[in-house]
Amino acid sequence: LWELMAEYIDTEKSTIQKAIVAHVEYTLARTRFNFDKNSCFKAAALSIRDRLIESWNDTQQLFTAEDKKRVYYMSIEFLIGRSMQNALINLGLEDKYREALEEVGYKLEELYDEEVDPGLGNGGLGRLASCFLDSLATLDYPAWGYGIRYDYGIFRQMIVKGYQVEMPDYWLAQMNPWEIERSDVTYDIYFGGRVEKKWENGIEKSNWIPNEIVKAIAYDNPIPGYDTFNTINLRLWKSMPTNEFDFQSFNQGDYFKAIETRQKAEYITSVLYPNDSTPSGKELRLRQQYFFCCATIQDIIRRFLKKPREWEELPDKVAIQLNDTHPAISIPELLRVLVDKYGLEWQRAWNICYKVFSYTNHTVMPEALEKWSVELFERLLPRHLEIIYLINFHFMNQVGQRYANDPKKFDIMGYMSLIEESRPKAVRMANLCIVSSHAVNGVAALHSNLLKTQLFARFHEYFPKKFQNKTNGVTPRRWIKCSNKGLSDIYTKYLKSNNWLSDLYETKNLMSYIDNEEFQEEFRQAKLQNKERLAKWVEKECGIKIPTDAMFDIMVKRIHEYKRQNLFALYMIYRYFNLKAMTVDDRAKQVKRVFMVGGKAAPGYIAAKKIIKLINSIGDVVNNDPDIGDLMKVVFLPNYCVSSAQIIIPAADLTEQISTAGTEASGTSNMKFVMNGAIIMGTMDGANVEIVEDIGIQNAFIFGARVHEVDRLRVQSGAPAGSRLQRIFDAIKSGTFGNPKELSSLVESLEQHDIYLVKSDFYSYIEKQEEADAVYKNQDRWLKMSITGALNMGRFSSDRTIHEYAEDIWDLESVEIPKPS
Ligand code: DL6
Repeated sequence: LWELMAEYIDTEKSTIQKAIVAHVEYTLARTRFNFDKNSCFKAAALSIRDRLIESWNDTQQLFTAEDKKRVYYMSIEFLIGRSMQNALINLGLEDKYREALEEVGYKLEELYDEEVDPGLGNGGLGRLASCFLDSLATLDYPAWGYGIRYDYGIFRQMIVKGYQVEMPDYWLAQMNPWEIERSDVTYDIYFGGRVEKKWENGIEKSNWIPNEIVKAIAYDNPIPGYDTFNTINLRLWKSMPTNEFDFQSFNQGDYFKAIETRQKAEYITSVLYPNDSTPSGKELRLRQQYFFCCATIQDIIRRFLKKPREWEELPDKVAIQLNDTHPAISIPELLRVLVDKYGLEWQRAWNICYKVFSYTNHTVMPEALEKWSVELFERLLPRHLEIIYLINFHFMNQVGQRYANDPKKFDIMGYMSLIEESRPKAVRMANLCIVSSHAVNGVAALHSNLLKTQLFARFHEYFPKKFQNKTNGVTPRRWIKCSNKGLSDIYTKYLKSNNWLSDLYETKNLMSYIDNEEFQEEFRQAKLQNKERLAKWVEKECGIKIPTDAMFDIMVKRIHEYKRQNLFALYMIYRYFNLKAMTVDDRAKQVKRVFMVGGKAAPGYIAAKKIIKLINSIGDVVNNDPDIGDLMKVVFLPNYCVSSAQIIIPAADLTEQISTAGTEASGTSNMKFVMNGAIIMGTMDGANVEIVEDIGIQNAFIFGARVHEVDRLRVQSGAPAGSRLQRIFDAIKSGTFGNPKELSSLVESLEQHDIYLVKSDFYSYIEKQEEADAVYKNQDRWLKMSITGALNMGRFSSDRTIHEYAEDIWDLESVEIPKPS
């Protein structure tokens, strides 16, 4: 059989062509004499998927045969991005497919653009999960990802008259050629009802009698590693109705009610909540969380029980990483399964569970921590609430004993309790995760320290060994190789191999070329080409022509007050006023700049939406001012997403990473930008701190309050703005940039509270911006800063991050998948 199939997946050009044409004819039912670009994309994608299935099957079989420990990465978001180019690069087949397709009449690069970009995440957290899967596969770790197959991903952002308008993203309108529906892998998921108690042999037993059942069906997405046959699985769950509870309604003749109940089941996975950083608190969201946790735990247990074993072996075979608290209900769910279904005694179940779970926190802000009202929990998941109470009962006893003689004992217990005694009472999901996991980590050194000293200080005092740091990273396969051909070619040429793609530290060896003129010129040309590509994109998407000899100064990320796009906007106005005040001769001496901002605002986040409007209004004024011309342009890049990021990031000269110190947990766009040769204009926040440690602080523009100064400065946040900033405030309030009725509140909040220290950081910010101009005038120096940054980013590959998780948290060994013979 192997020989029979080997012919189907060899890498001959004609084999590739045959597979594509076969899919055109037999899967898509088009004729080989007439198929369009989109059919060609789908057929090519399906032919690539065939290859992935081949290695996916081998991988899964080997994982089962070797019976090694596996890690399950649970995340409510996976911001996958497009898959075709990534798959071809990881399989080492990009050139072969390009050649094969050319003869069939299509350009590979054009097919890439046919693919929809699945937006199954909001931003950093979801994209991190996808980078991690790429690294897990590349490093040959036995791993699976688990998440939700939303019908609607993050909304599509349109900018209409300067305002954000949200459009639904039904990304499945076209077939998704990558996934495999597993109609044989389904689980029942219960909701609601009550818990019955009975006594058996002197032990109280609980039996959950639900009043709602839905079905979870698995969709598998093969994730290939780079330069390996390891192909891991991302299993996403979709909700479906079951017939269980319908009979009654049908029997009573209420056909429509029965259909309605069925539709309610389908709603569960219909839409991704578009909130970043603040929990939504909605019932449907809790249903989503439990739905995906329950299906995942059943799936993991089924796999574990394929062999007869003791339950104590579970932590030797299974590690579950909780990507933030969204999958936290897996903890009481696993305990429920062990205790209620398999009859384990509580302490035994708890010991097992504790060793299985670990938790990553992604936020510094207390208001971003998830809480669920006890009333809602009780209505939807009555048995889980009991279990949470039981965990809390044991934990509070221990805390009570530990602080028995402390006069603040009850305050401490109140702070550490899993239950917040507020109105309404609430379950604190982070506390649940901390208490029940054997490891808790932050995502950058500064963030992890803040967790220990501020957000979770009491927990750190109580469990000092539990807290760790795992600085984030991003995959160089997508963020350099797929996005920046010029730079990739330079690395491969000068390093004489592609090894840098699996060991990014290698690029550091090219520092010996820093003064080599040929190397410098190639680097410069690569950046220029990326800028030209972005300029074309901007003209097409926004109708604005931007000069490629200008400095491209870019900020792309979710719009949020703590990230301070408003500070960037204030600087744009400052610069515009300065240019206006200059003589024509002086203007001619200035550095040209194109300011670009992209990012989505949560639909209900009014202040963030106003910031988008302000930036667009600044663009309207500046871009149409004949005095200014090409000296300055302001562009809002609509619908920022993974595929546009791949065009935007490699084109940046300067990247704005300007959150208030102590607010951005890590940031990952900072890493992507520097890897692609942009220089950071930033604060000492998140992973910026470690980036400048590695690249040298002299190779970035660092300004603003340091984290230890922030509290003191906040006390003075009502202070006056200073004359230069006040002039900008007054201009916004008087309508120079858009309707003052709409936008004045942005200024007023800075004048009055300014919790993110825009005013106090403004002057050191403009100083650094001036320094950036001065350096940019010295192109030689700028280029060296840019090259030095790019070459010293080895630490920020997600491969390094995943190695650390595997060693320090999961205790995971890699399994090499042999090459098919
Ligand atoms: O860790 C990934 C990413 C960080 O880089 C960002 O700094 C952080 O803001 C983001 N956090 C979230 C918060 N979501 N929740 N909860 O997206 O995580």
